[in-house]
Amino acid sequence: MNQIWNPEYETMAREERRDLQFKRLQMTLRWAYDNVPFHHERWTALKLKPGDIRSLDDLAKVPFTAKADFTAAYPYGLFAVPLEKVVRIHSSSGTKSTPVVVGYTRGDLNTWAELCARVAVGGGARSHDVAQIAFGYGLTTGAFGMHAGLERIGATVIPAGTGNTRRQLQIMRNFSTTVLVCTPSYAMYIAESAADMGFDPRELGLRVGLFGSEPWTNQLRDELERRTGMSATDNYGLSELMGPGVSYECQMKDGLHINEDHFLVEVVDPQTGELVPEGKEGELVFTSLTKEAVPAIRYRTGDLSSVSYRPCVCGRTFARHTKVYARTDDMLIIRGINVYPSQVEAVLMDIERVEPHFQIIVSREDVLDQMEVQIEVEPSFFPDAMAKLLEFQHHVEEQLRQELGVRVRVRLVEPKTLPRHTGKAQRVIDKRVTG
Ligand code: DLL
Repeated sequence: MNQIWNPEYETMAREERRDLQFKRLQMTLRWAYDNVPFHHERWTALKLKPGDIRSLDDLAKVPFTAKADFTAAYPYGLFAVPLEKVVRIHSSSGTKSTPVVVGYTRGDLNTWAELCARVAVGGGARSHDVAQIAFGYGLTTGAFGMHAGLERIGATVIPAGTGNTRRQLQIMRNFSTTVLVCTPSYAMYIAESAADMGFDPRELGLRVGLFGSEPWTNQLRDELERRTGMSATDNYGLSELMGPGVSYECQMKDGLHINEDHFLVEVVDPQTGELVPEGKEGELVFTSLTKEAVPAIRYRTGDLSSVSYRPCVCGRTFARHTKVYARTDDMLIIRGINVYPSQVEAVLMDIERVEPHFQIIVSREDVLDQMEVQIEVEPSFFPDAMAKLLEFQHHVEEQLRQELGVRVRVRLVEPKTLPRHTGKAQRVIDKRVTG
């Protein structure tokens, strides 16, 4: 059933919300200017003052910020309050660069719980649910954010953390878990492990999956829903803005609703930084409207998506963005052609008898880029004749070539030999970079 956690804000008329956004934007800009020397100095150099921003459209005059600004300010340089007022620190995983460090005041934690409550209810969780959180409890934001949101709606929270997948499944069975919260790749691994332990994951009684923190396709959603019987929704966020709670799908599963009363969204051309029109793909840029400890000003996420203001049948009036399939820095250039790992996932998931695990190996041979996609095929395939396997391999190569526009090698590997992930999946090994 469609339910909305906070109808006052989630269904507010657009015009009314724009007024609210503008008021909050003015407060945020003033707050950042007065309390963060980094912003003060940059705007002063541009002869810009918070008062010069007289409408939401004027925001375009304000300079962007990016991950590099967090790196340069590591760890506390972008904080707008003294540590005395900060009650929590989180940090992104930093797999690709210096970790981003963020802080939360008491007020920020309260907002975060509210926004994650919207995510939970949007995805179908209710107060009677038992929610197992299989994100890592540590410096990263996924577990703590969703934990607070689910507690706020009155669900029973099991802070399972990541890893020890067998134990994860035992908890699920013994504690009657109905909601699973983790990355979609870990959910797939859990489902697969259930089958290995000799039972059908559909018997677990899972109703709802709240998945996010990495790109995943609708095809993977269908597969997860088919294997587990739950309704799987996507939610998006990033540490620089607060963690999960930035946007979320409702039961329609038709775009992610942006919590626009707390985050102002813009979409820009990743090359030029110019705004792109509604519906056109570009890089998501967010400005926080209520954050106290670390206000985010025109933060360039590196995430590619498009935004629509078309109303949703669920009744929420928030803008929606399409699923984030790629980051600007995820893109592989193979012999001059741009390839995103999610395109590979989409092709593979449409081919029968391919398991939902894959690895991309990129290398350079005689100055030419080579891309190999390793896939597992269903165990039932292996007794078949070699000729059939080869035929299948060529079929997958052809499907990938058609979609990506570049020839790739496909290597079929034994079931269960590719790495499984308990957090964000690492799909690409680029030997051109790692040597
Ligand atoms: O991944 C926050 C989060 C936790 C979101 C749990 C949802 C659920 P970071 O570790 O800072 O924060 O990574 C942020 O992950 O810029 C995207 O590139 C990617 N990302 C996050 N959610 C999604 C999603 C958390 N639903 C970065 N789809 C972001 C695609 C996502 N990519």
